[in-house]
Parts: sequence; structure tokens; C-alpha cells
Amino acid sequence: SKAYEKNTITEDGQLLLKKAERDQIETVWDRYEAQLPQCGYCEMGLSCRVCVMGPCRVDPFGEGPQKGVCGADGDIIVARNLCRMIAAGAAAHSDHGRDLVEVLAEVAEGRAPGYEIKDMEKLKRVAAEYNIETEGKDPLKIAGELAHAMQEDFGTRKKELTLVKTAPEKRQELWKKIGVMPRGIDREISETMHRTHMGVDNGWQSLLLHGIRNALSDGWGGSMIATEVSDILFGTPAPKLTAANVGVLKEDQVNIVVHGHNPVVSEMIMLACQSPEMLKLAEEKGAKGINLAGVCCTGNELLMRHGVPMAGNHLVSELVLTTGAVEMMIVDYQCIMPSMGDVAACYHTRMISTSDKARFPGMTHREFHPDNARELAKELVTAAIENFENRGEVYIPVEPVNAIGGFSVETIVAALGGTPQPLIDAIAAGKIRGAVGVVGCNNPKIKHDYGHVTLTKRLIENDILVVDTGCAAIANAKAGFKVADAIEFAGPGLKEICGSLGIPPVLHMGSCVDNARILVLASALAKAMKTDISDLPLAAAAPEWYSEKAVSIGVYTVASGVYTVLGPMPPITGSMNVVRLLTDGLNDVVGAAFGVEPDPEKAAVLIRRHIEEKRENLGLPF
Ligand code: NFS
Ligand code: SF4
Repeated sequence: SKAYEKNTITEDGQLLLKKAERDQIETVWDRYEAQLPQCGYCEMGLSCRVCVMGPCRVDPFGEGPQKGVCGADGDIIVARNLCRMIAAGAAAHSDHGRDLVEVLAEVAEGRAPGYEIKDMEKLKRVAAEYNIETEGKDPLKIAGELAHAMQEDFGTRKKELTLVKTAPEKRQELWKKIGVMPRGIDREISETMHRTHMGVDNGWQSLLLHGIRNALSDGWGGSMIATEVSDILFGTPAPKLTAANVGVLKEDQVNIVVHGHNPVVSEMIMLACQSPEMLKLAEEKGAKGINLAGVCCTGNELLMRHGVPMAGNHLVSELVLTTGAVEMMIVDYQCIMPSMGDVAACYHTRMISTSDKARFPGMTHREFHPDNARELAKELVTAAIENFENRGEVYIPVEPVNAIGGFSVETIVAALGGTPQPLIDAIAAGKIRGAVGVVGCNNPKIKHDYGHVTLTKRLIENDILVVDTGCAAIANAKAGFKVADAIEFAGPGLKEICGSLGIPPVLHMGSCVDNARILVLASALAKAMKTDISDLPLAAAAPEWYSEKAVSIGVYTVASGVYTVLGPMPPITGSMNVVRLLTDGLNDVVGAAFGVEPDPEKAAVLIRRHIEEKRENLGLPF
């Protein structure tokens, strides 16, 4: 059992890893081991396959070649590679945002049965940001105009993205001054691909500056649009009781798991699961009900808005299937390991892919579009129910852990009495020292959930409020940090404040595109204090990140003025120039920089030091 303890801190993870071994299931950890040692050139960012004069490698020890065939040195190669990671991450978030905007447009034209405008107030507020007249106008007309205006943000006809103007003024001025104001979402991604082509931008600084602009087009563009439109279509989240870990699966019910990112699919599945006709069918088939659970971020979307429970995060997504309890897993896109179909093949689980842009081996493809989503969702849920009788042995080894989710900025501000002022007062008084976003993925290079849970624990016990998203948020839910009683883990000041508000010390703010909510919150605090985000006692951390999306998030967070500590080292160590710029030099450019620290105990110390420094600069008490 030592091997299992080495891979994950979670009890369900450890027990299911044993089960996987018994069932001869290959997991992400097995494949990681098989890859070792991983390529040192790639790890340092020093390999390039941008063109076919290459592939090329630069020798980090200075003995072999120092330039690729074209003449690019280590600095250029590292910067180019990093920028391409940003572009891919920004593209993933933003294309997800675009899909939602398209649904909004279809809703406006009455071509998306089952979808509707759920949050009228938010529709009006966001429309106002886009200068759309809303007074006395039909909501569907507003929705159509908003969808159109948002589509313009993706294109190239503008000088600045629209929602960027929700950032503090000082920040906007800074972005203008250093030339990183994002213009069009697609444009910045496209320009990154252009600049990183052989023989275009060969200044590592100018490349990275554009990388910043590209990342900002994600955070204050594509991701923010994804979040806002999801709220308009499916409701702005409010606190809800939910539960997490594999124990949320139910032995006597039909279990359907949604995995991926876009609520466009999972929301329709949820509606189908709730229909009386489906419940009746489930009962006829001998099940006590239909149990919907989530994995990864589409799970977070449902958890935030409806309290749908969470079966697990990224690294345990395969293990969820080894329970033998899942009748159907429905996926859309992003972070879905291509191994999922192989795992499912050993059980009765049916695997369904739904997106025109994402196919997977061993899955049945049933494509969702706004016009067929409601009907298709019913068909799939029916098929899942019919699969209940094919179950073999079921193994659900743990009880679920309760959690509260659903902390949108709107509800946080409402809980504070309508303004962020009480939070600012608590920070000023030193009861809350500061706030930290703990976000991002799992990665087999870090013991599963250890980074998130250890860092979060150290922060809250030192009176630092934690907000979280993504797989980090699921880790912290499983660890029990998200019930009102979790204030017992907090330091005295944070305990007092959260206790009086009746909230946990760790606030679940959603999926990874919902990191935009954290930007909005930081922006609201900065505006209320008439200062810039970079002056506030804030920080961010991605203790177990793995994905290109996380690179984009990290870069836009730093560019928004928030010190960000990464667990795993990004592939940049081949260029000390790039390392120095990202970990130090950026302080002079955007007022924040990166730290890298795989040990969460040490990362906690770095963050605490940073927060105390910011407090001191603001003249706040120690
Ligand atoms: Ni974010 Fe969500 Fe998880 Fe990482 Fe993947 S699910 S979008 S990328 S692994 S947190
Ligand atoms: Fe090699 Fe230059 Fe081509 Fe990269 S762009 S593969 S360094 S020749």
C-alpha cells in the first residue's frame, strides 16, 4: 500500500488504485513512470520543432550546439515555446467561451430548445458593459445583440476588448503604457502563432510581452465571457450544499458522470436526469433513482449552480470508472485523458463524446448542438438507465465529504451586505491578513491533492482567506475545508470573520474559466480601496498545475498584478534570461512576478511573506 500512498493523499484514490491494480487497469501514474526519465531538453524548454530544418536542441551545458539550424538561441527557443503554451491555453478557454456565445445567439433566435435566459439582471448588466441599450427591450433582443457584440471581441475590428474596462483604471493605464492591451481574442492567439513562426519575432522580451497580451485576452476576454454567459444562461451561482469524492456515487442508483468543461452539455444532461419520465424508467429498471455527478470543471459548473456532487478531480478521473458503478460517462472537451475509453472497456460503463471538436478512442460519438441538445440528452440518459442492469461488481469504498460551493462575486458581496467594504475592513484590521486564489490542476509529478490541501491548510491557519477553482477546489472540498465547521482549521481572525458570516474559510468560486471571477473580485477590492490590484495583500498559487490553460491563467494573473506561485517548474530553465524576467523582472513591468516552489510548505512561507510585505506597504498592522 506504500505505492498508493506515494501517489495520492486521498483515501478513495488509494483504495481505488489498489482496485485498479487488481483489475489490471493502467493509470496515469503507471504511464508517468513508464516515461521516466523525461527528456531533459524538453523539460528545460530547449527543444524546438517549430520548423522542418529542425527539430533542434540547444545544449544547456554549453558544450554542444548553442543555436538551432535557423540560428535561434536558447532564449528565443524557450520564449517561443512558452508563448505557444499560452496561445493554446487561451484558445482552449476562449473557444469554450465562444461556444457559449453561440448558444446565446441561438437562444435569441429561438433555435435552442431547452436553453433560456436564466439571469436577466446579469444579462442587462453585461449588456451595459457592451453599451447595449436595455431599457424596455425584449430580453431575447438584448441577448442577440450581446452575443453579436461578444463575437466582435473575438474578431479583429477593435482596439481593445470590452471587459478589460472592468479592471482598475491604473491597471488599464499600465497595460496601455507597456503595450499589452488585448485587442481581439482570436487576434492575440493568431499573432502568437505568427510571431513564433521561424524568422518572425526573435526578441525574447518582445515575444513574452505579446505572450502577456495573449494571456490577458483570455483572462479579461475569453474566460470572462465564458463565465458571464454561463451565468446568463444557467444562473449566477449562490451558495449550495454539495459533496465530494467517489463516495458520491450511489450503489442503488443509476450513476451518470459528466466530465469536461462546457456547461452547454452538462446542464442539458442534468435537466434530463431530473425529468419524471426518466425517474420512472429508472425505477422500472430496478434503480432507486438517477444520480448525476461531476468530474473536473464541467462538474464544477454544475456544483456551483446546482449543488451537483463531485466524484473527483483530474488525476482520479480514471479511478472513478474502476468503481464499476458508472453507467455512463459523458464528456465534452479538455482534460479528458484519451485513456478513459480503455478503462471503461473493463467495466459496463458507456462512454459518450459530445463535441464536434473532441473525439476519443473507445467512445461513442453523439454530437451536441443547441438545436438537438435537449432531445439527445434524454436519449443518452435513457441509454444510461438501460445500462444499469449490465452492472458487475460495484466498489464504492468511502463516504462522501460535505462541502458548500457556489461563491460567485455577486453572492460574496451580497453576504458582506452589498459592498466589499467589510472584507476590506477585516483585512485592514488584520483579522484577515490577505486572500489567495489556490487554483489549477493535478499532475503526477506532485502527490495527488497534497499540494492543494497542504498549501490551503497553511494559509487558512495563518488567517489568509482562500478562494479556489478547478481541480484545486475539488481537492479542498474532499479535504473537508468547505463546510461551516471548517473554521476550526482557520486562525483566530479568519475564524471569527467566517464564523460570523456563516461561511467556510475556503470559498469555492468555480471552474477554471471562473478564475475570471477572482479577477473581478480583486478588481472590486482595488477599486474600493482606490488603488491597483498589485498593491493588495493578494496572491495566487497553482500547486499541481499541468495544462497549457494553467500557463495562460498564471500569466494573466501575474499581468493583473498578483504574485503567483507555481508548483511544477514550467519548461523555461533553459533560459536564465526568461527565468529572471518571469520570477523577478516582471515586478518592474506589471508589479508582480512568478515564484516556483513544488513543496507546498515552502510555498506557504513565500506567500505569507509576500502578503506581509504588501500589508506593510499599505501601512496595515502586523
Ligand atoms: Ni483547469 Fe479544468 Fe482540472 Fe486543470 Fe483541467 S479540469 S480547466 S485545466 S486539470 S484544473
Ligand atoms: Fe530549429 Fe529554428 Fe526550425 Fe526551431 S525554428 S526547429 S530552432 S531551425
